[in-house]
Amino acid sequence: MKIFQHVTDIGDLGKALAEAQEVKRDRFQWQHLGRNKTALLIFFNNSLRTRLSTQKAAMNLGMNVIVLDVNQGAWKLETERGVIMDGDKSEHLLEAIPVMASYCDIIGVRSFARFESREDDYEEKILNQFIRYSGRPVFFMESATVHPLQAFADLITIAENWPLSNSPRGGEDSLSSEKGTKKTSGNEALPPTGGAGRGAGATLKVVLTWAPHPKALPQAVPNSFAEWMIAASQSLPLGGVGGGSPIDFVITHPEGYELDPQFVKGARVEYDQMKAFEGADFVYAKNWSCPGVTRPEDYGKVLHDYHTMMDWCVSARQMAVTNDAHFMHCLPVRRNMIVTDDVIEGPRSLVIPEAANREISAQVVLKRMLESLN
Ligand code: SN0
Repeated sequence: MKIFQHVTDIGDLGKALAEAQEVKRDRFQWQHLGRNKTALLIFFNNSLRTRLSTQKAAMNLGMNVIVLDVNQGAWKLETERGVIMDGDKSEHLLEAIPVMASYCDIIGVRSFARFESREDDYEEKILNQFIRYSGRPVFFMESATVHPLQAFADLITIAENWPLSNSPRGGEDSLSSEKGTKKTSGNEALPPTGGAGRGAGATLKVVLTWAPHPKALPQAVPNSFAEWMIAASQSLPLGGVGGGSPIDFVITHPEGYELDPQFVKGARVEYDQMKAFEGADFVYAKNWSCPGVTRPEDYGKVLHDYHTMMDWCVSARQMAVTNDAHFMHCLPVRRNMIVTDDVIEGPRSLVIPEAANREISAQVVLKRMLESLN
């Protein structure tokens, strides 16, 4: 693996989920792979989970890790060619990238959408320069448009909490044994087909819901979540039997927040949030700013004063019409904007095991990159 950006970069999702469980079984079994190899993690933006989980994953693999916060101590970097550099930026990305690459074997980069130009953001101008000029495998630690380490962790978490209980393959070493989550079946990579009490051909309903936020946030998380859910619904035998799509993936948001078709093609959009939540098994909440799809002039903007949108905040009211849905969020989350205290603290909240799975998704990706080096 030389690039980790899209769901297609991970290949077969069933295999990737099986590998995730193998990592969970013993995360230190590949220390030889990372011996004398260095991961460089470059952050243009803040991070808690991505930084810690990726560093931990690299250490699990026996790697050395260097973390660089570009905005704290490094020279400010110019990213545009042709600029007369008489401002506050001391160094150009075109020198910085090959220099940084000379000290490492694998590079991870976080660089959020800047909302200055939709074209620049959606062309992944910054990350593509790393791919082009570093000569190293590059993995995306949330770019302008994607957050694949998060989406992979989300998929692992959903697979581990698939609603089922009467599996003939049920075992003790379950996929998930985190507190507060349902036990899943045995040591197989995928949940068995057919949710308990849901009948043959039952589908699992996964809802991605927009929720209010005071700031303009990127679309990377919802883009990747949608991309990975759609891919999973097309390729995994999760929960479904007798053909047909096993995942009913629904996106709900106010008008104007339509996500880019390159990520959501194949998903159903339901503008009525309560309707979308009906019978849901998983609710995934996230705020995002205007993606500029139906309203190009509003790209990167918050479309309405959040005070007027507070009924989108996920609360017991919406959760009551679900199929006792699990609640998910990538974190950091602003309580009582995105979700109420009682829902995020409730027994169906998966936010902590979901974050813990970030270490696992990062380790699968780093492991595959190391394997492709050797
Ligand atoms: C980022 C985002 O893409 O929405 C990272 C999520 C993993 N979130 C934020 O920037 C939240 C900032 C805030 O002030 O709440």
